[in-house]
Amino acid sequence: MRFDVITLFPDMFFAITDEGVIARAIKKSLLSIHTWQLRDFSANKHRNIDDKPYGGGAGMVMQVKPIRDCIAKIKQETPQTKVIYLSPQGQKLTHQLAVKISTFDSVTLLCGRYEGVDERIIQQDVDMEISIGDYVISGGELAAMVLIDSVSRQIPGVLGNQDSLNDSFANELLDYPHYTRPEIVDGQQVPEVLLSGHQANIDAWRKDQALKNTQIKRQDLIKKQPNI
Ligand code: 4FV
Repeated sequence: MRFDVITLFPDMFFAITDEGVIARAIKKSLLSIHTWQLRDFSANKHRNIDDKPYGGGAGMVMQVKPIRDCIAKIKQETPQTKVIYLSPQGQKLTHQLAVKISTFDSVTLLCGRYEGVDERIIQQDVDMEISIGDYVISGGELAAMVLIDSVSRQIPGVLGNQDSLNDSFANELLDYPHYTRPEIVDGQQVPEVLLSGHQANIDAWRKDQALKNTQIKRQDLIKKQPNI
């Protein structure tokens, strides 16, 4: 899978391309990340890509032309790319949406700054508007990295032997509790069943714990899926 990222801060993405699961997946050619410095598509020598909003008001708006030219350049390399704009107004990023996006061959992530992008980009160039949550962050870059990480986990081989099947939300439930050595720490004991070596009992206990976790912490998920 190919990720193209349109951003004013391409170096931010070293956080995922140089470290951890995503870095390893890139080395294994399971995915690729191509950042595009939007200022390279500016029409002026000052490399501006934003301007004051029509109608007045605070902040700056990212202009159409540099973004549209950058998308056109990306589409010369990957014509089928889906353009995703990260924005608080987008549909919420969920496990199901991450799974859906992981089936695309390539996506282009447009990272907003300031007050966001000119509406005409959303109307004509954006295929999906996605939000990582109901709050405002300084730029779309962190949201893009969250999306890349959650989507990449769904790509076979990215997680190696720790598959994402037991991730919270993978089966509409939160994850079960996890324990590791030592068996007792500060008087806290690992549940006996996990020491039994009886895998069927362990699996049953984990499923029950996942359900209890969900009932306690996320009643809303139970209401959505009453049959779980
Ligand atoms: C955001 C979110 C988000 C809004 C103004 C970037 C910022 C600035 N993106 N989910 N919540 N974006 O707050 O995706 O342009």
